[in-house]
Amino acid sequence: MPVHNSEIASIFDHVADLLEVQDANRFRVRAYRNAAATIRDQSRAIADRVEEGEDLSDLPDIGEDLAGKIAEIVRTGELPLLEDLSGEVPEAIVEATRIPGIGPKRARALFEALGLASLDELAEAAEAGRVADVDGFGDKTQARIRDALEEKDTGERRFRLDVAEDFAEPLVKWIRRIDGVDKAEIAGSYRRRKETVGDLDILAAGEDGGAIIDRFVDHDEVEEVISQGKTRSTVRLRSGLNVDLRVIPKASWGAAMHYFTGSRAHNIAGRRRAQDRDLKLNEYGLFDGETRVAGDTEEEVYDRIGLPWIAPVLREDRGEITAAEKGELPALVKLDDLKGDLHCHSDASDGKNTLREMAEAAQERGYDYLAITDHSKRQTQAGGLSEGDLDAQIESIAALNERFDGFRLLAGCEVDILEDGTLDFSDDLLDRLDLVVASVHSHFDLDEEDQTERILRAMENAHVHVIGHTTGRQIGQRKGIALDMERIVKSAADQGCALELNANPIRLDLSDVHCRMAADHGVKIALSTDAHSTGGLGNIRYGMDQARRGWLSADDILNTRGWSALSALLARR
Ligand code: DGT
Ligand code: CA
Ligand code: CA
Ligand code: ZN
Repeated sequence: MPVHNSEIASIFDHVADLLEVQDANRFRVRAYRNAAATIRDQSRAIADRVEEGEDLSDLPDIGEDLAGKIAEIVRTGELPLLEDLSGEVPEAIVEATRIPGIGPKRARALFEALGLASLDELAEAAEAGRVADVDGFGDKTQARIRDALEEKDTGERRFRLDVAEDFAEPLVKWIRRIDGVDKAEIAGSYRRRKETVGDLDILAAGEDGGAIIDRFVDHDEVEEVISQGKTRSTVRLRSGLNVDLRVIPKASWGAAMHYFTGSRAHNIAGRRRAQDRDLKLNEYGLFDGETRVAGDTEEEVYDRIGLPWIAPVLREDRGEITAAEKGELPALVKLDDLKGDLHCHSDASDGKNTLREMAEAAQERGYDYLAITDHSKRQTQAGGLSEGDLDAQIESIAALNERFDGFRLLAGCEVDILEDGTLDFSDDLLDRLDLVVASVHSHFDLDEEDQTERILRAMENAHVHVIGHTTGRQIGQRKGIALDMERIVKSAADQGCALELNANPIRLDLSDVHCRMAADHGVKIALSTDAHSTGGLGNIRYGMDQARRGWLSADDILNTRGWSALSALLARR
């Protein structure tokens, strides 16, 4: 059974977690984290490369030793080192490190001080007020632990879209090859490109559902068959992801795609329109009495209820039906519209590639420009640049630009927003840059008023063009900072400051809903990858999905403009 890239990456991340709790050498921890990031950035399956005898130590951050470990994981699905470490460190401590503000050292100290063995025991201790009694832990931390554990209890498990993709795409390709399957597609929240998916809903067109489903439940990665019928089956994969497969006749394809793409709310609105026309809409088609009047294609179904086809990303019952009715659906931005990327890192800070390599990768993508925005000096753990370093980088970029034809690197930086909303570099230095992204990387705990004021103050600095990953959330791991988004967006509009849609699939920050809110106020969105390697530039498509879910058109996005139009817009700040 082929091992997916995300599985290899999570094994390495897990090793790093365990080493961190053991207080291991931080370079060793970092080595595993970096390797995990490199693997996630690969667009090709690592397992295939191993099969083909490729030398993985050619990849950034992968040495001989890690290449060997990867080969072992590909061969056996396991890593003995991880088994060993798991025996030494209770998993509960690792899970406790996911609580905001609890690092590995603090988690271990807490478990040792209170003699805890599980998260349940930690929850009890927090409930009973015993956490606040431990040295270095106060009431605030105790409350945070309680909240985090409560939330975890009630939260169903959802998969980030990029992680789901890693399992879903090979699976649907495999289903297409089953005898008797005419075509197969993934519907549900996956097709709507939601940032996380609860389960996969796969449709297959075919006549003999029973036989197709027999083959499906036999797939290597199926761990448990939850239900199995003649037209429908639900399984759990070894990744923990649930898959619903439905086999439908070809004549119902469009109606079924429509129904199972959802969302539920969008479907209900569609059904109501059908009823208004004395028709009945279900997953088999659109019916006038017993007669099917539409069903082969989605277009036909929409057409018969008086609507143009609506893109799946818009099907959330957020006004799309009314807009469609009036012919006012947005002209959604697409990948082709992008002229460049406005946030990335080079090896001068914590990126993996040189300026030249990043520039070449951007040119290969067909971009006209790429902004290099390395970290500022406060980010010591991320190789933040000193004033002198940035000075030198501005020079190197100018020299490189001499050699490019129809392409330019923009000299930029991702400057830290300090606790009080001032910036980590002087205005004089920022003034020399083509593009300034300002981001929060510390003090995530301020209350909403302080946090909002902090961002507002950063935006008031006219040198700042873009606020990077505004909320700082990490999907499934860290909540965003407390912000009054309405105030932020209004002020951004007043100031002419752009907000970023960070395309890293872990961030997707601003979210789809916030993007739409920003654009409604006239705020421009910088759609950027925050790439830390040439491969990371490819994450742009995850951001694009969310931009489209946020109803954005090309005009709403800063980097759909060529450099002369963009620089004119930036200069107005
Ligand atoms: P998820 O899996 O939580 O990320 O979200 P979805 O949207 O994929 O939801 P899911 O898997 O429960 O169902 C897939 C689609 O099937 C859903 O978007 C709409 C349709 N659907 C399922 N059950 C119902 C229902 O009871 N009524 C209607 N109108 N549609 C349904
Ligand atoms: Ca689903
Ligand atoms: Ca489902
Ligand atoms: Zn960055």
